[in-house]
This record gives sequence, structure tokens and C-alpha cells, in this order.
Amino acid sequence: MAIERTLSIIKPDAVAKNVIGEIYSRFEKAGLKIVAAKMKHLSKAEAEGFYAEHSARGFFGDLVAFMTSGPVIIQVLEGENAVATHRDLMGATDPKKAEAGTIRADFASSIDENAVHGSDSTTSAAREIAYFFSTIELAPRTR
Ligand code: RTP
Ligand code: MG
Repeated sequence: MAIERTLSIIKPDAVAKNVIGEIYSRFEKAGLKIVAAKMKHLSKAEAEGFYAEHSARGFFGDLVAFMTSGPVIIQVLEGENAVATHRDLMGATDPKKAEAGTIRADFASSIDENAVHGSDSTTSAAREIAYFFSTIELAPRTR
């Protein structure tokens, strides 16, 4: 298996629920390392650009309004098969369909307010990581 990086966001609902530490703990227990992280209150333009692939969808306005409703925590996770490992931890988009024990089953209240985001492929991950982090913020560690 390959070592990958993926982009993760703890969305405004989960930040407001005070479960940042609980979610970070799940990443770490699954072998995903937090290699960069920041708290940010997204502007409308930043949220629209991030979710540009969904701009023609009926839920786009609601999605942007939700993602700008409060601060988010954005992180780059690194580990074996990180994209899929992270998506498995998150669970299905709709928390009603998410497997028990997943982040969305435990913390999301609806398909619109679903606690976390995760890149859906290594290609998306590369775009999404570059969207939020500069080269210097992603510099290799010495320890
Ligand atoms: P995300 O990008 O946030 O990680 O979520 P995802 O891959 O599981 O789902 P995606 O299809 O990329 O949709 C992005 C976000 O849009 C909202 N959504 N609402 N009402 C709806 O039918 C609907 N479908 C999607 C969700 O909040 C989803 O996370
Ligand atoms: Mg998605």
C-alpha cells in the first residue's frame, strides 16, 4: 500500500459540538498522522471555490452557507492508503446511512450538516491540499 496524503475538514457543526479532539483521536488511532492543520472561518468565495465541482447542484447554496457559518479545522492527514482510510472513518455522506462507529454516524445531524469532509481521490486530495496549504506549510519534518 502507498503512503498518501488527504485533505480533511472538521465542519462548523462538529467544531460547535466541541468534538475536535475526539475526531483527531480517531485519525491518530487509525494510523493517520496530522502533518499540517489550521482553524479558519471560510469566506463565501473560499467555500465556493473549494466545492466548485458541485456548483450546478441544487444544494450548492446551502452547502456554501453552512461551510461559512462558523470556523472549520482543516488538516492534511498522511498514512497508508490515507484517502480510503479517512473516508472509511468518516462514513457515508448521509449520517442515516453511515455505518455505526463512523464519525458521521456519531456526530453528524443531517446530510447537510455532516461533521467532516474528506478528499475522494488522490487527485482531489492534491488539489484540495494546495487550495488551503502553501508549500512551506507542507515542508517535510525533520522529526
Ligand atoms: P464531502 O465532499 O463534504 O466530504 O462529502 P461527500 O464527498 O461525502 O459528498 P459530496 O457528494 O462530495 O457532497 C458534498 C457535500 O454536499 C452536501 N450534499 N448534500 N442534499 C444533498 O443531496 C446533498 N448531497 C451532498 C453534503 O453536505 C456533502 O458533504
Ligand atoms: Mg466530496
